[in-house]
Amino acid sequence: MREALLNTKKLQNFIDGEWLEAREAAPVVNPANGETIVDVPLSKGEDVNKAVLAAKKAQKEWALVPAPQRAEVLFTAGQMMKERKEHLSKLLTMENGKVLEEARGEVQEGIDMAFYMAGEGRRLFGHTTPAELPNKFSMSQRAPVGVVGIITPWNFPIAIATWKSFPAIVAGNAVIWKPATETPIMAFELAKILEEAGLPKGVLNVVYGKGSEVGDAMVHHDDIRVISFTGSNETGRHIASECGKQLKKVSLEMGGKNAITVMDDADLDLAVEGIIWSAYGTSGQRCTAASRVIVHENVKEKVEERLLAQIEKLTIGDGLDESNKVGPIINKAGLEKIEKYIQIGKEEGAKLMAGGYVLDNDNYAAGHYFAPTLFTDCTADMRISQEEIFGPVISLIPVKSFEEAIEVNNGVKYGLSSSIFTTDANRVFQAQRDLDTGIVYVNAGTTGAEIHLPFGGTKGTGNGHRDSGVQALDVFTEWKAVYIDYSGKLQRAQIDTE
Ligand code: UN1
Repeated sequence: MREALLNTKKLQNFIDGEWLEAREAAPVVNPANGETIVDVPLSKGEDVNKAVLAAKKAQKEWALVPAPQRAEVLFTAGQMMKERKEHLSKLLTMENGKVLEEARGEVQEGIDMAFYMAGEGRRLFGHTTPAELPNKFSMSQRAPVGVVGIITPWNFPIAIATWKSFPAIVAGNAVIWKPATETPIMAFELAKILEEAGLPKGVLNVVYGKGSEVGDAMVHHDDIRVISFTGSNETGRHIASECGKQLKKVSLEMGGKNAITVMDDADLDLAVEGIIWSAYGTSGQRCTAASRVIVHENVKEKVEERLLAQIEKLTIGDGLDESNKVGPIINKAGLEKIEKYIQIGKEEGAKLMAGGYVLDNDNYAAGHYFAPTLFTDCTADMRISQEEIFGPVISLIPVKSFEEAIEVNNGVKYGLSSSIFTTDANRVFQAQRDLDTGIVYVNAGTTGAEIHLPFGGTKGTGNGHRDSGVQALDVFTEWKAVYIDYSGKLQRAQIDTE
């Protein structure tokens, strides 16, 4: 299988249009079965320097290519991704573990982003504005920033990369990309596609390696003008403070503690379906995953019963086997973190109704699998209701009213996604106004953001910027105000010349 999908045993950096080996490498392990798929380069700061040098040169020319032509490269890349969708999806399942159905969904997000940003190449709108003085023309326009750095996570190795790199490329920037070392294959495949689609050398550079080496070198490089990061809170805060010291623009997306609220007037079967999908899909390893269920006490028992019945039916295993609905956890460290929170939940007095253990019998021994877990009778202030676990674990919190539900939803340090199931139209409008998250769903789970809408959150989720959507262009462009005076005399704004 591996050989049929990937005809190399060693990935290479992609710098200035060349495929280059680094001195050190590490194995990339399939989380479903522990097998080594390929080796990933562990680069050094000097590799970053080399990439930046190439990017700087390439960017100057790329910025002069008319935006609709830049867009055409993305359009071609989108077509190629579409042709290779099945191939990419299988490789994605192998490196990340998510079940094939979800891998296809993720690759589709990348394809959609290619076509969407290809369209934006003809819509990099600014404004023309009236001037204060006669015979003077003024406008605002987007200008590329220059060389930009993107640092992407293992949980959505292709989708998130396209949310960041495609807007950057169409806007006329050159990109230095550090993909997660756990999931480097999507970066390798995407770089190949962009190369074949005609992207000039040096416009996209992939440098694999550790955050402490490659990431830090990127953050500290004077010629990298923007860092766009998705990943852990700890790393994000480190990047933010380092960028802050240098006044470097930084865009951060650092997770969530997303809740689904189920009101007593909700369609309960629909709500339970939404909870199962958003909490256990991708084994809970999404920033948008639902890890809290806030349920009105009148329907608490019914919701619990129905959840338990659905959890029973979940099939767990290697995502390449399409009968499985829940795949593995990315690695041992991920598994241990989940186990630690199970212990915390028990000590805090939450009631463990389902799961709570590592699956380690013969069927699972070589991979990292965790049983879908349901804690009930949780309170809003428990650590399992407050901290991001990044696994298939639900904390169910009963509430007495709509107002209390909103308060509990908002009572965490994150603000990425939230959802409410209700049939009351007034509550729908009130909830979309009052839920303090960047993404709000009504009568749907917390996952499934579409690429043409802004992706990001409030509070500890980030720093106010957004991935994807037209808003992503704000991260990778500077606004330039342009004044053209055609009066033939020196007109001085704000000064009375009479
Ligand atoms: C993430 O987990 O960081 O909305 C991305 C969703 C997906 C993307 C998740 N479209 O669940």
